[in-house]
Amino acid sequence: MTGSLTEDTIVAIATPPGRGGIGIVRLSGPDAPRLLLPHLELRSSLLPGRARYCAIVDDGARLDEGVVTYFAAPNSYTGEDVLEIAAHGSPVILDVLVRRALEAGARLARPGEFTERAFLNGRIDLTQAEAVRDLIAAETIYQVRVAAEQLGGALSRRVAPVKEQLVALVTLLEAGIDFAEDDIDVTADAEILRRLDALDHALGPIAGSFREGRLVHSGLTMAIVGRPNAGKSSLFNQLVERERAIVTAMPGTTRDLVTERISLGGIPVELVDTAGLRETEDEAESHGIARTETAMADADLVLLLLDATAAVDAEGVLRLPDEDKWLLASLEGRSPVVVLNKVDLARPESAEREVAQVSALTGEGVAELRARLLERVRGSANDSEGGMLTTLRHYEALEGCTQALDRARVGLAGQVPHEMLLLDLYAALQQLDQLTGATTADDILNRIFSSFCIGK
Ligand SMILES: Nc1nc2c(ncn2[C@@H]2O[C@H](COP(=O)(O)OP(=O)(O)O)[C@@H](O)[C@H]2O)c(=O)[nH]1
Ligand SMILES: [Mg+2]
Repeated sequence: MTGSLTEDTIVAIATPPGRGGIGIVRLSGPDAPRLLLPHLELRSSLLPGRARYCAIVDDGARLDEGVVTYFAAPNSYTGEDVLEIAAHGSPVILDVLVRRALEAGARLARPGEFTERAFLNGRIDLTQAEAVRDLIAAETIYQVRVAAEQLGGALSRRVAPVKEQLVALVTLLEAGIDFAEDDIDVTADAEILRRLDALDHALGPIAGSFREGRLVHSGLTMAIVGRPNAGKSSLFNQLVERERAIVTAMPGTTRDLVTERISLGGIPVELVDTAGLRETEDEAESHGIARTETAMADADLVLLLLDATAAVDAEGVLRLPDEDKWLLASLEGRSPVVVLNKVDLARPESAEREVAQVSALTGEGVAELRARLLERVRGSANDSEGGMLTTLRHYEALEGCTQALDRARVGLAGQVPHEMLLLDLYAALQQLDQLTGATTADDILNRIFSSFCIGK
């Protein structure tokens, strides 16, 4: 794409609402450099890529001093003419600037519209646009790194060779068809199959990267469950590293769910402290237990906490009380992380490898538990190649591509004409193009860009 698709100029405050040291008003579009010039007293004229000191004037009165930066199309964030005025971070001053720009003919930018224009003008592809949003929304440094990688085009670069292979196969078949009547060999089925295999081989690891990508992007929920008094709230606090949940010596006091976000190796984890699971007459408590069951069902990962003072016998042998056995059974299929707590009071003679040992009171074993949890969370998903699929949109596009290729494979086995194979291959190609945004429906674009903040 060349040149700008948009003729209007948009304006927005690009800094967060409220007061701060600096506030920035941003304009993009053909009139961006001119609209506010009557309100800027410059010592020297605007030059692309140069910051200029300016006084901000309105109604003949000097309101503020600031710095104005001009980026000329196409060398700007949006690919259009962009003007950024940095004033003091007073909402009043910034509002005046926006209002004057609107009066002069600008339009208020929608959320994400600057980035949308960068995409529409071909400055960035769709995965990069999404990365801008993710970068801003990041909660951990690991999320920042992954988003920055994607912003640098890592995902698109990873998909590009697959697309090339696919295009090569399409070209081959198209040529075969075009020349079929002229007695030129149509491509041997074995060669097509070999190329379909190669495509699958290339797509597999990319699809696999969604396991970690999704975790990094959206995080996960981990519920701590166990009998009353097992030390759930204490462990929750250890993991959160500050006092948050209420800890008491009386069983059954955490009647509601307490949640807190922690970072586990850079992956955001929503930690849920639950009420004890047991039969109860108390109405509030039974309410809490009902919620616990929901929390357990909703959690991506369940941590089952055992009380060593009840689970380790006099000989130091791990013997689970019936209640714990029942809990463990009810968690079948959820593969809970089993943790033995209060080992400062009772320690099993021989440690079982699957059972982590901690003392939520002294903090013993908590670091090891974190490491174990991280291992569980990431599993084998340690994707080192860079360019992970981070959203369901990415994953669905890639799956769509794989499915179309599978249809081609079935067609090939069934000896369908190559014209029919080509339909599937084009469908596969279209899915890859949707991933990068080479072809994307408007409603999908709207959905993506409306999740941005205004001014970005
Ligand atoms: N000695 C010892 N006491 C603990 C440990 N963890 C928890 N406790 C105590 O056990 C009691 C119940 O803890 P709490 O975290 O409220 O358990 P919950 O009902 O499972 O949430 C409190 O008195 C805690 O101080 C531990 O590792 N060692
Ligand atoms: Mg509790």
